[in-house]
Amino acid sequence: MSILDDIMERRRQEASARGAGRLPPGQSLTFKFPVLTYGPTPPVNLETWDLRVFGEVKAEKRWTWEQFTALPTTTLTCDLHCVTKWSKFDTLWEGVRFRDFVELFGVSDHARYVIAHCEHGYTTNLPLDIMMDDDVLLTYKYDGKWLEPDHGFPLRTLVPKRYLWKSAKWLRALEFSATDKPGFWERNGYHNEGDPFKEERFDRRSLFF
Ligand SMILES: Nc1nc2c(c(=O)[nH]1)N[C@H]1C(S)=C(S)[C@@H](COP(=O)(O)O)O[C@H]1N2
Ligand SMILES: [Mo]
Repeated sequence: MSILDDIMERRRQEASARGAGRLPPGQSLTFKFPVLTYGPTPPVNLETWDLRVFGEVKAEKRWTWEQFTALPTTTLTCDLHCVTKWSKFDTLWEGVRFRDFVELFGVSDHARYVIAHCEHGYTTNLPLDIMMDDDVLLTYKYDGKWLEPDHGFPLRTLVPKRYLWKSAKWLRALEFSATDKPGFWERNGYHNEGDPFKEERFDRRSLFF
């Protein structure tokens, strides 16, 4: 596609997507896949990598890369919405469905929130009931290929119904908690819920600082 074709096509799709209620308020379409990271892309060693679950679970557990990639996967196509105002439609992902994953250890009755812990200390929080939606994945393949390092290889969460900062790249642990624990961006002015269709971008309190 030429640049002009690209722009025309994008405008056409934006207009129809907005009309169909598929493009959230204030968002524009992109065909690229921008990278947004606070800090550098961490190096990966699959020999020492593991994924842990802890907190309000019936049994704390860990998976090596070999063990994790042996788990059954699902594929899904979804739209992405970034708080910096780009949306990308029809992205294809493969990974372990979160809801299936929790069956492997069991969540305690007290668990209400899930906190994703990543390399370099990035965290993000979500209510457990949002994480239990059908479309939430622990994913390592994008568009039929291994995730690019910049997009979170080896593993990231994918939560299509929330702004993309809540899809945690370079995931290393999932904490289940009875109380909410606002994550990195949630403590730095972003909205705690982050629903793109409600345009929950920023915490209103942060506008007064
Ligand atoms: N570990 C970690 N996960 C992260 C981030 C980050 O800085 N570190 N950035 C978040 C933000 S703000 C966005 S918009 C998305 C961007 O995902 P992408 O780079 O694959 O487009 O990742 C989210 N997950
Ligand atoms: Mo972001």
